[in-house]
Amino acid sequence: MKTAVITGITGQDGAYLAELLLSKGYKVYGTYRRTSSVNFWRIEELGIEKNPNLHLVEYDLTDLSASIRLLQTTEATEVYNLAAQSFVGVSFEQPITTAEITGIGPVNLLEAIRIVNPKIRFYQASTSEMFGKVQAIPQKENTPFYPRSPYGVAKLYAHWMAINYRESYGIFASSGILFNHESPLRGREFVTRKITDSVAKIKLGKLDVLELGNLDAKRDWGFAKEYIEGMWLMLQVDEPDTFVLATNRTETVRDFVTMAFKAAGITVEFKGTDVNEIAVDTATGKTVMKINPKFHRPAEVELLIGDPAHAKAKLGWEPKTTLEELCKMMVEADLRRNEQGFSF
Ligand code: NDP
Ligand code: GDR
Repeated sequence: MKTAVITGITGQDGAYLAELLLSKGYKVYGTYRRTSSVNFWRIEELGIEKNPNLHLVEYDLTDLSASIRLLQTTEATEVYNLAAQSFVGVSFEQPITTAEITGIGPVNLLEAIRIVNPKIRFYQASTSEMFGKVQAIPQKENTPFYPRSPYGVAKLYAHWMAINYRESYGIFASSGILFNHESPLRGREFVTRKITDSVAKIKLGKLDVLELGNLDAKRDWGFAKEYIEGMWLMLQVDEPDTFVLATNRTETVRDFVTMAFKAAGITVEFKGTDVNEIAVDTATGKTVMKINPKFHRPAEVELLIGDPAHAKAKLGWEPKTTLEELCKMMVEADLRRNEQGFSF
């Protein structure tokens, strides 16, 4: 039986990855942080919280001794590091916490691997945010980086440290440069889920207006469940490497707003410009979206579109779900939850 550690099992990707590894017969140690209120809604929604092969371990990525003990006690052969302060917006307000968790945190695990068992295979959750102010279109593994947020800078440090441990110590450390991936399990602070949850509330008469920041930002959005499969594949091949996972399609936040309202049976029309831009329900004439400048970021990543050709060639990985299908899946899940009074 293979044994894996997943850091960040309470997050979107951690929950899906746990589900995948359990289905493949792994023993899974999923780490969570001590918090004053328990936060297992995702693994509960997937119905895996009582699986006998799933073990929940209290752990904080910023603690080296805890990282060493985690690898000693679990005897894992694969470690998927998904834990991070992952919200770009917050990283501008908490740059040092973000550096400590998202930047230095992974080095605690890499050091623990060196100390406990250098044969452990390690996955680092790198990100398209490292491309930032993009230097080429589409972005691929060899596109130069230019991060535009404390989060992006911290992730870039961790990315290079994974490569450095690969080259210096022969550790099997692979990095997935994953573009935005979404699902019904996405946190509500991220723009897609914020939109689908608000659209559901507007449809059900529980909210009047959705407030957003920059509608012009373009993102390459894929379905999280498919990206998790790519993470696993990266640790099954012969050599550690860096892989872009993306759909090679980009749309604006405004496009996603239109798509989400459409999935709920509402047609919207945009009016005005800049901070005065609004979206109006064409059937009722009501304003259903407006701009709130507090959601603008000090520096923005304007355009992301990734080329997953390397992952296709080496891993046989490719995305399948279209953005329309993904958006509809998220709106339907949020309609169902809001009807049932679900609050996450
Ligand atoms: P989430 O924000 O949903 O989950 C992050 C996880 O990290 C949570 O379980 C969180 O725990 C945990 N965590 C935060 N701080 C610590 C800490 N100090 N010690 C231990 N655990 C901690 O992120 P996603 O699931 O969306 O993303 C997974 C990873 O992939 C992240 O590293 C993210 O930066 C990266 N990534 C994500 C992309 C995406 O589009 N989703 C794209 C590219 C990269 P808690 O619940 O307690 O907060
Ligand atoms: P991102 O995702 O920053 O790309 O990071 P997010 O969904 O937060 O933002 C996407 C784009 O939407 C714009 N935007 C808003 N964003 C939020 N959150 N809330 C708003 O109201 C809003 N209005 C407009 C943003 O400015 C941005 O341009 C995600 C995270 O999962 C990272 O951890 C991951 O590394 C990257 O994706 C790839």
